[in-house]
Amino acid sequence: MSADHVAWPPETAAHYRAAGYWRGQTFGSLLTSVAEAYAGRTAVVGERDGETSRWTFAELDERAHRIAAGLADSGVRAGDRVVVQLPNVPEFLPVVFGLWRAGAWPVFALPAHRDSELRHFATQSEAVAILTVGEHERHDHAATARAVAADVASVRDVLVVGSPEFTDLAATAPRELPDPDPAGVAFLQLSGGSTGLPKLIPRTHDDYLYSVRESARICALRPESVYLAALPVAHNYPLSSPGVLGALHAGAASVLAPRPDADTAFRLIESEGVTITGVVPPLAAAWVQAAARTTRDLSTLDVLLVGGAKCGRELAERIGPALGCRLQQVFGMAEGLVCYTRLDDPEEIVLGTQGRPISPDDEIRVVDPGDPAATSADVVPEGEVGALLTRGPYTIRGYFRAGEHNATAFTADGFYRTGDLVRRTPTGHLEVVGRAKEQINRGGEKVAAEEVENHLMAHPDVLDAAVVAVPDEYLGERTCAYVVPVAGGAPTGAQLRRFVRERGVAAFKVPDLVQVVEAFPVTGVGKTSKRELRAALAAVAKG
Ligand code: OOB
Repeated sequence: MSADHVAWPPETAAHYRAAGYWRGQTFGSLLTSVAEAYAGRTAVVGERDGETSRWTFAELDERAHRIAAGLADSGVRAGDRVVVQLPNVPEFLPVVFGLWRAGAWPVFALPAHRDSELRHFATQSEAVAILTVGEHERHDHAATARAVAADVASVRDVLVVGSPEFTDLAATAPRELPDPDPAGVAFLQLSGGSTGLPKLIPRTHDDYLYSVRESARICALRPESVYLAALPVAHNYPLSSPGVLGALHAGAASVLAPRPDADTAFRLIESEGVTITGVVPPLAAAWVQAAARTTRDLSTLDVLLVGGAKCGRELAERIGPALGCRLQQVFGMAEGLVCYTRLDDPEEIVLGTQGRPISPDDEIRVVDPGDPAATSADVVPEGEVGALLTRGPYTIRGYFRAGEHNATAFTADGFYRTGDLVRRTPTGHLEVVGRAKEQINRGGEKVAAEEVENHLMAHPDVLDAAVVAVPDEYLGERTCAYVVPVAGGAPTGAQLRRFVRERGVAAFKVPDLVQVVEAFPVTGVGKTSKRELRAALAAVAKG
């Protein structure tokens, strides 16, 4: 592949092929084969603008073929990048498989992203188009996409699902297009990030399909299963852990929830007979509470996956009794590694760990947590807390076009520095105990401290900014921005929050709290001491 994609060393790739992990299949050919095997079964159920669509595998296959041909006719070529910003609408799967069949790479933006993030994704990926919806949850996505397209030279087209132009494109006569290289990049995912703007994560057909197949198996998906995508489907978790792609692989139906709240989810669990879904801990807590008063029949629900952020022991214990289902913990990352508790693991493991890796070839090193440059050789004694490094058959070796960042995010021998602090049990299960990276995990939504600091520092009255996590009962963590004003400046918290929001960023990145201070505590070498800022916050919280 090109220099954009840091490939696995040839001997490693050969091993992954010989072991049967990488099978030379593309997403397009996967859909062709499931459409043959399960033609008349339901593949997708979803709502857009209050209307429900229900498509079989054969219909999904045909829609994807038509969209692929329409995209090709409109000038989208193999290897072109297309920013996809779709909420949980039924068109998500036909569009994404259409792009794959045209050989294009979806760049998966989240519905919460706004102007500044879309601009960054489009610029960084040199996207040729943005594919989105019109108005959704009181935001005009099409208008934002057009504003970005007007400024980013590479973007030629904005395609809006539901518009007459898109409907025409999706009605193009289907035809076979050349299948892309299965070892090549299939799409770009987004990193939660810790330094500056989100990095783009190149995932190949070969590596991602391996994680999809194994996730479907580990979560016991069968053609009779019904998966509910409650979280935004473009995120790696509802996409592939086991997600809508795991469901598709198994011949099972995917139901896309327009919103993740208990009312919406319980309505769909009852009406569609949902058997499995995945949520983040705050949502699990909200569902547990709502289950006590619901009149909905949730009896089909068999497995609830919880992950994206740490699921505390108390919450873990309440899930089974409240929802009448089994708990499966999942600890994953868009960069690759995904760990699951297994459905036959002892209760103690299911309640108390975040699972073990998918693959026997997922290499795990728990290394010196005090040294950000620790290598894969600096392992801590068994059972002690350390920083998690990993490499394996579906974990990237580098971000897209990020040579400089890659030099620190990966070790010389190709391990990804996850930034997570873990302990490994003798059974090989991981317990996530904290984080070394400068990221706030707001109930599963990741906020890179530096990205928000840069937005704050663009304010004329702000001299310096430091964003840290504050413990939060509901979300696990929230963001607190410490701000030092310029001499004579006196910005208020409300002004700064509005300022950040008006710069066009996802709402979850707007600081929850703002503290204006005279100066920051500093470390021995004069760096801002975030540790002391966190300690000061904790002291305030205790009163
Ligand atoms: C998932 O993916 P990302 O890329 O949004 O975030 C990855 C990070 C991890 O490095 C870790 O810091 C945190 O999210 N995380 C967890 C966790 N699951 C993810 N921290 C503690 N306990 C857990 N169970 O969040 C993601 C991707 C695929 C499947 C599930 C989650």
